[in-house]
Amino acid sequence: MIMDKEIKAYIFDLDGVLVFTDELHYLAWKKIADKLNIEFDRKINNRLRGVSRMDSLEIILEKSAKRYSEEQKKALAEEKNEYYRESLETMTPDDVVGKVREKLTELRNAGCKLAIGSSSKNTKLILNKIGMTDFFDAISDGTNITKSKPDPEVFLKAAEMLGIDPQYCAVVEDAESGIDAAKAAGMYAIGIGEAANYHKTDRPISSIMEI
Ligand code: B16
Ligand code: MG
Repeated sequence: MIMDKEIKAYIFDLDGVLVFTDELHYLAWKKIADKLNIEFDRKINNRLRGVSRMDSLEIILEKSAKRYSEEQKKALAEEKNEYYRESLETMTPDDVVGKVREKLTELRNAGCKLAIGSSSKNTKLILNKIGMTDFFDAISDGTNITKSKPDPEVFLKAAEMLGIDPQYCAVVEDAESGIDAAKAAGMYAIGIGEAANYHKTDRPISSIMEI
């Protein structure tokens, strides 16, 4: 496995790593679950981290006795996304976790490339809201992948965009599905939050500043 000093690129997950949009995802899904009378709490929500919108809905519907048609599911996912995007409206550069900008600048000054690897189709909107689009050399997100985490596609695409071999890339993730994706891509996996306690994580951290 590579050592920290051999890392040539850092690929950051977005929701739950750079911004606390994971809570906004939860609140938007909670509205849908409450409306459908389906049990849904933060523990179940942890299974949605890094998982695509439609796959997230399937996990929520596991607790429902009722069957939903593909059309109904599409409408529910769209409704959730409307609630979610509404909550993103109030986002500002102040919503970025701690001293993320300083850390990214430090990594860049050390010669590392920086990328985003997120399952979210709202990635560019969020980066725009927090004024961080220009921090990254590549943005791989829900709009350029066919399979979401734990599939490695999103991270392999990021490495390809950067022109860096996957073995020299480190991924920073808050989701178990994201750590699985990083390992499947042959990358070094740094876990924060929920992912810090996951056995497949190469290096657990409690703050981005520890990178
Ligand atoms: P959207 P990440 C993921 O983003 C979220 O963790 C996950 O909860 C969400 O369902 C997924 O994006 C899709 O998001 O509905 O905005 O396309 O953690 O990979 O940055
Ligand atoms: Mg995440």
